[in-house]
Amino acid sequence: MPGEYRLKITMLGDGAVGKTALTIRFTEGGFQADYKRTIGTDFALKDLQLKDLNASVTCVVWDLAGQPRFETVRQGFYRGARGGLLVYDVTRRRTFLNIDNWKNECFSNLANPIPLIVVANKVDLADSRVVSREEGEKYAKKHKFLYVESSALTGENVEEAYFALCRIILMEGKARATEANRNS
Ligand code: G3D
Ligand code: MG
Repeated sequence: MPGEYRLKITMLGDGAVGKTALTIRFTEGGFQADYKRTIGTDFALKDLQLKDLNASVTCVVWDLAGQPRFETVRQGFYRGARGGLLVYDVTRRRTFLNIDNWKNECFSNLANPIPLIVVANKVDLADSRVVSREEGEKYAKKHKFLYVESSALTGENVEEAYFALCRIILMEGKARATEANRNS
């Protein structure tokens, strides 16, 4: 596992749940955006160190701008993705109900499932919260995804979400490599 990695991470979720705000929050300081308005996707880069794994990771975070209608855009968005954040807005139940559709769309565009992390965003809006921690955790547990409560506004748990996902991606990669060795 020690080494250098470049991991494509996709931001999944309905409009206005905070995908772009999370991406900017995570990558700020080293923000490099490449706006590809014509195909409807943006990506941002962020280098991070997972010291315990002795790994340097460049996260390539892909964010869909709006809801592109073209299937080819979707395919390009998912192609090569190693993990994703399934984001919803805790103040809007519909966005929570929809993360299952995002998970399905993601998996249907890939040959193999990838690690996803459920991100309950906007927890700073405690007074207007309608989706409880228990509900989010239950969904995550059912699918064996990690669950994180975040706020792109305060920064709470934003880095943690991406770090946790990268760690899972590298650990699963190791498991797969071990498996392959065993089968060879
Ligand atoms: P999207 O990329 O998923 O479509 P955005 O969502 O990142 O554009 O965010 C949509 C709106 O929600 C933005 O407000 C943004 O500032 C706000 N937002 C994102 N994350 C949080 C959060 O954690 N807490 C709060 N309180 N607001 C958040 P505007 O008003 O700019 O449209
Ligand atoms: Mg956006």
